[in-house]
Amino acid sequence: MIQLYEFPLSGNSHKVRLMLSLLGLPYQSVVVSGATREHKSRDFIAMNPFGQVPVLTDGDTVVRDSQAILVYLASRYGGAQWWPQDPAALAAVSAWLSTAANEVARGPNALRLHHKFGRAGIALDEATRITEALLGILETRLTEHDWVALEIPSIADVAVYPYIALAPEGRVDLSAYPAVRNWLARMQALPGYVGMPGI
Ligand SMILES: N[C@@H](CCC(=O)N[C@@H](CS)C(=O)NCC(=O)O)C(=O)O
Repeated sequence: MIQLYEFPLSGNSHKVRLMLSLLGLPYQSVVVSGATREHKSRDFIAMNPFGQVPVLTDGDTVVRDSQAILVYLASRYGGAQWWPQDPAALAAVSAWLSTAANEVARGPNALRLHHKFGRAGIALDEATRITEALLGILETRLTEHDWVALEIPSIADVAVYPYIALAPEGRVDLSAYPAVRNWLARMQALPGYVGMPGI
């Protein structure tokens, strides 16, 4: 059975929970203890040398990193909708996976880490600047299209969704971004959608 090693309040973990649910895949949740730093234990480091959740196991296959896990699940179980084979579509989806790992992580995710969890060392000016630029780009895209990468929902939407939906926990006001808020509602209406605390 698929196992997901996760933190309950992790948006990166939630990308995977959401994808598993959208695909209707049963799985076993393995909650990793942040308090005891279980993610830095020898056993966990053997699965992910970066010592981070999420990690997914599927039989003998071990996949670390939320974007990589989405690619694995979509290509193994999801079919062409979630992970297209057309080169231009694949490139468009991949571009947004990169955005999820870069601007989304350094923008709204960083602001949430600071304001919700008290994480030290976050450069608030930079995280705010990245967040505003990202939301502006998303607002333009979603004014003209229903989904972030393609004309149908894809793993690009799943990768970007959690930290945008959780952005108010980082004191980001989404009221100036109506197209983004409409897209959040479209995501929440997908069959199999699941939320998490804070959304
Ligand atoms: N690029 C990774 C980032 C994963 C990540 O930052 N995970 C956080 C939780 S959301 C974590 O495990 N933090 C603990 C640590 O870095 O020590 C992904 O997308 O999965």
